[in-house]
Amino acid sequence: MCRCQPVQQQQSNAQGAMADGVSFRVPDMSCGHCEKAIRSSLGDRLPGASVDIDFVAKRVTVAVGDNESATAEDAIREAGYSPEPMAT
Ligand SMILES: [Cu+2]
Repeated sequence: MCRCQPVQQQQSNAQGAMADGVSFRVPDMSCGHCEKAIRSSLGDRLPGASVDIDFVAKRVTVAVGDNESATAEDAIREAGYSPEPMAT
């Protein structure tokens, strides 16, 4: 897990526009570096799946079906973070 401070605050622009897929709340994700680590891990496990991350909102959405939810969760955990599945 990464202890760096958020370098740039960005407003969440995902209101009402959440992609289809599985979503996780990742409370220990705090900046762009965390986002990159999670993206990379998801890319290894689920190549080609589109990933939407909002580290300000602590939310990760992966455009896969429910059957791959556990794979996505494992990938985030492997990157060193603590995903909590969110109801969609
Ligand atoms: Cu970080």
